[in-house]
Amino acid sequence: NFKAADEGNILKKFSENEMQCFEKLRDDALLPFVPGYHGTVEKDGESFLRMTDLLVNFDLPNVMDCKMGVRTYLEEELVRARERPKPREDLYKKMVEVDSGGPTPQEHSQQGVTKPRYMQWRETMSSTNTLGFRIEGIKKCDGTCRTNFKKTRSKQDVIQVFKDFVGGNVDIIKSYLSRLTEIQQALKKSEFFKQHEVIGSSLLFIHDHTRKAQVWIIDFGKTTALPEGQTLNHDIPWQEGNREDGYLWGLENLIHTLESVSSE
Ligand code: 4IP
Ligand code: ADP
Ligand code: MN
Repeated sequence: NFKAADEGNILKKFSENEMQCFEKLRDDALLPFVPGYHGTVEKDGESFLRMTDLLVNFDLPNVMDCKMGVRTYLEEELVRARERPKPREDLYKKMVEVDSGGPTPQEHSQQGVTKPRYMQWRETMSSTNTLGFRIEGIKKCDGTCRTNFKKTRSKQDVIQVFKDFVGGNVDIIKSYLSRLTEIQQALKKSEFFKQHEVIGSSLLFIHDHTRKAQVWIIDFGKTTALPEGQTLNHDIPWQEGNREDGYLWGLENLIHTLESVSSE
């Protein structure tokens, strides 16, 4: 999905939707917290979005991707699956790998699950539904990579993962917390945020041994504009049709979780 670009930039596979988000973010309160966007690029017959590589100013960075919100799929995917269910074998296999008792008897016999069914299952196995965010993956400075967080659900589990991630360094947690508070303030001011359903977006945590620590808002691939005049709260429960994403509720829980790490 990504390609190296010129010095300090990376290329992400083009999506019309994500491009539109970056263009609307140009004059928004969230601009200081999203990667710099530098237009589109053609390479080997493919289109890409060119953006600032957030890792460039770090020395051997540690990186964590936290997916925000109580819902990770679009309402339209739910409607489509209801009208024309398309069981997928790849998603069935991913489900069985984590929990062989996950699929229903019918899903077992058809060796397939629909996309929203898979996504909802992922949400209940992880902390998405209960905390409004989940840990997706961690890359450590030694090159190791972990993505086996599908069953990391309780607040205690999440606390433990963060502790390992920062190597017990509470100063880094404190830097992360102050950045998260800035992001929370910016979100509350942002016109873009009011007018968009933010699905599948992540907060990217980055720190290194110099104790430099930053958090960035990334991935607008499934962030969708609401009809003109409509806005979201981002902190009330989702019910089909209200398009709420639980982003602010999740951020609040994430902040409280990190506060527990720093006080333990
Ligand atoms: C993946 O599940 C992620 O949810 C992807 O989201 C999603 O892509 C995939 O859907 C789904 O299979 P796992 O993380 O459990 O592997 P993201 O890209 O944000 O990580 P979408 O297209 O929904 O963003 P499919 O349909 O690509 O398989
Ligand atoms: P996808 O749509 O494939 O989920 P993301 O935008 O979420 O793509 O990016 C996937 C991963 O790539 C992130 O978890 C992060 O590690 C890395 N990444 C994304 N954007 C940047 C960036 N601007 N600079 C550095 N790394 C990035
Ligand atoms: Mn992503």
